[in-house]
Amino acid sequence: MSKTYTITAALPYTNGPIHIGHLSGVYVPADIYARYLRIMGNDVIYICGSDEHGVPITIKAKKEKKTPQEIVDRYHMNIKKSFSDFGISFDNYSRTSSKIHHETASTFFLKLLQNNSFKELTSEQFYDEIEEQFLPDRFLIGTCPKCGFEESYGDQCEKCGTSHNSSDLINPKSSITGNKPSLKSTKHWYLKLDEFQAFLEKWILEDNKGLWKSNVYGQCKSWLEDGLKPRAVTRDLNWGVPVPVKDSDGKVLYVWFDAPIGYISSTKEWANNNNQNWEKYWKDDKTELIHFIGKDNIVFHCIIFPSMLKAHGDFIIPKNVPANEFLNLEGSKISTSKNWAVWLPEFLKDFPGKQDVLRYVLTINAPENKDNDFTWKDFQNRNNGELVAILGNFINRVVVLTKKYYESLVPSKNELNDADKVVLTRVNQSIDKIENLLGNFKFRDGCSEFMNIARIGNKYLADEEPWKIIKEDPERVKTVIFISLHIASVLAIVSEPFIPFTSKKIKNILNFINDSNWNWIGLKENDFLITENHQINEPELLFNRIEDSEIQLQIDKLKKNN
Ligand code: B3M
Ligand code: ZN
Repeated sequence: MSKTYTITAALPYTNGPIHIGHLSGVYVPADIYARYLRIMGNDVIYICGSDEHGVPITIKAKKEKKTPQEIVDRYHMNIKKSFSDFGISFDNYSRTSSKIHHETASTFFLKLLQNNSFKELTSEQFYDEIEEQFLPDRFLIGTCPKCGFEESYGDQCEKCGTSHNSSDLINPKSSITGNKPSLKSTKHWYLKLDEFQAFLEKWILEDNKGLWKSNVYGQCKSWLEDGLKPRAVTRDLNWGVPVPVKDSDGKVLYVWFDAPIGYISSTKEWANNNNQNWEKYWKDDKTELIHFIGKDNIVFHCIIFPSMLKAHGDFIIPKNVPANEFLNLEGSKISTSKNWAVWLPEFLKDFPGKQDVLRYVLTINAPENKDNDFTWKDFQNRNNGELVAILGNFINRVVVLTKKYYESLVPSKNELNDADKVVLTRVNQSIDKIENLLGNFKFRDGCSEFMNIARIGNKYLADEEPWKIIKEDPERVKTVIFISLHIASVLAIVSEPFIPFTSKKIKNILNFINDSNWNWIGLKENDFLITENHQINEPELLFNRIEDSEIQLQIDKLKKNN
């Protein structure tokens, strides 16, 4: 039965290109999930956009003596294009500097103001006398009150993920001048987060216990045990969504207040462009809202944004927030500032046509429950040892044998023997396992299960050795090739969420027709999709080997940067 899903992926800050840490943590798992749900016949929107406000953008603009708008304009298109070239199948990729977002965020703020969800407080805030500006968020660094990390920001600590008020920071200093800041009085609007403590404890710690991933549940539990405090949702900055209240010049919405609303404004933009009703995806209790994020965004997506949605009163709250941990690179933390990263645009240039190799490696090694490491050697080994040697080899052997023995026409199958029946049962069990795994956000295991189907195919061919019995038992060979082509058609379909470019190539080789049955649901409802005398196309290599020299180039490039 078809359901409605709103899938969101964290809005990337528009101050640099996308790298493999973003992809493995957020965008590839979300894309697998969105593709799978669409294939299964659900009504799915997959929503994202550029996060263009916030201090990181203004810091970069200051550094480069540019305006924040110039910075976001440079990276917004770069990010949007690289996602598209990599096969990330967003239904809409918007941007928070857009008019529709400013309107949506302002209206949302005013609704909360009207609902008495804020307290207006005038307090002493950190101020840099030399720069003559307040020091919100990343303009302030100091020691994290929770974990002692000495480079925590004024609003959040990247090390332990906690989010705090700048007044909680120990030994604060200006990240612009390094000076000890003075204090200056200013007014801000504080979300009464403490009023949602009881709701969040029931919703997260009771209702979602066992349903949310343990890494997410654990961080929320620890945060709730500390007790929620009112959180400032406005800032003394001139870049962002202006506070829509009179006498608030020079004040904007806190980036973490406006950015999640960016999911809603991006949905509205999509609906306007596609003549759809956006409210079905944000206000209907039957819709499942799923946020894909990295672990440093858990508190904003599990505590703060759900409280905002509840305070507003018209919106659904997330069904699940399957946050991933972090991906490291060659044993070290990925760092934009140290250029210790594999940037997506560079990868697409250095490895044209190999999007699926990276998708596969980032999925099979995803940091789903603990931080994990990407190495170029592993990238090469997975490509050569699995994609080429297992999947590509199986498809190629079956198609070459079909061409050689039957001029690329699918042969008739005879009586199935026990070995055939065992293979078919194992393939069907694998399909069921993949469905269960993807439905529970276990993409690593789902990916290795799809590769197991290719392993089953290779073993079946090796056991049956049709090339040895073609003369004395041609009727048996017909059945073996028929079963093998069936397994190839299964791979064409179940590989699509993971490696969509390759899935399309296999469908082309097998000359998939626009038959309504030739899909995942058709696989479940029919014994075979492939039919006798169906004409398949010429063999085509799906993957080619990656040589040591190509990998060494990448490792040298990394080392040169450091
Ligand atoms: N821009 C990305 C980050 O913290 C942040 C996500 C916003 S999602 C609404 O890396
Ligand atoms: Zn910390």
